[in-house]
Amino acid sequence: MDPILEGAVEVRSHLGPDDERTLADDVLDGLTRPLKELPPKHLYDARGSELFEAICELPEYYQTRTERSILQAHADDIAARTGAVELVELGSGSATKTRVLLDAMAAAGTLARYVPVDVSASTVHAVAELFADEYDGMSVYGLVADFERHLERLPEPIGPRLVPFLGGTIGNFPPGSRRRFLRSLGKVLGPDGHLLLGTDLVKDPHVIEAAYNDSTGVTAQFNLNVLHVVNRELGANFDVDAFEHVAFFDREREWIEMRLRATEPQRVRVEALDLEVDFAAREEMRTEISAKFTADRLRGDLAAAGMELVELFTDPDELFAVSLARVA
Ligand code: AVJ
Repeated sequence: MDPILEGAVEVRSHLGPDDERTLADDVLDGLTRPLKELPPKHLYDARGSELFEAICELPEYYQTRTERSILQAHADDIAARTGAVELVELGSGSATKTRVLLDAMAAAGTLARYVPVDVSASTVHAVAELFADEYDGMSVYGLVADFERHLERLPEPIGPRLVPFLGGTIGNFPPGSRRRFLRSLGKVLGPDGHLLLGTDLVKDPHVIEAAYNDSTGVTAQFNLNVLHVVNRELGANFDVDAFEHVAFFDREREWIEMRLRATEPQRVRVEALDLEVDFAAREEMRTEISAKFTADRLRGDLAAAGMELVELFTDPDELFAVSLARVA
């Protein structure tokens, strides 16, 4: 728990032994429901993160490159309008996107501190070192913590704060907890801080569905990988070959649903939970929702969280949005 001091770099850890229970809890909870479910956060072990990186490069997955181009086009404007002196990064963001924002703040002459937050200590140390070296005079306060639960452990702002939450990850939250999470983000912004929220936009369902059913099957591997995670971490015996990837756009709720479908009846034992679970033939288990947004939905969610939309940046084809918001 001791802070590690390396010049201007300081890293604090807030994770304890209890935090390892989340997978076990989620699996027990999710597999004993009538509609089985595993939360998407467990898709990202080392292999899952690699597969996700590969997804970001897929021709069908327009989100990553579109968001990057929006950020590149508007980063200077964002830095000027927010006057941000510090950047709080929730979850291991991509170094490219972080750099676009840090560069703009450095060019504006305001950049003073970078605050990376991640559950992985090695990730926090790596990005802390990387960016401390690259940006002269910038201090780093790294936090090893789960940003869904430990936001109150962030340091006090040292001035106007910019909090990017990019990639469309907010879409993984079901509507109620999405608004709750946004409200907790509002609390860390402070009176003069800004949230920079990346969201995928509602569009032709075929374009959206193609992004989650790529022709090379990388997304299918990414989805199926969660079964390997549960097998390895909890001593389960999922027959991964007896499940198939399903992803469809729910046109009413306007979200993507990713599921795993059992191709044959199967009984799965989860050793660590002393649990046995039956899957019927063709039974589906939900592994992710990924909500798509309209400007109205964004305004509504932000308002429900006590925030207001300052500016919505989008691309010429209106595929993706990066929104600047502040506490109302
Ligand atoms: C990282 C949550 C934004 O929902 O598009 C990609 C994850 N899932 N392909 C998304 C994902 C399937 C991604 N997010």
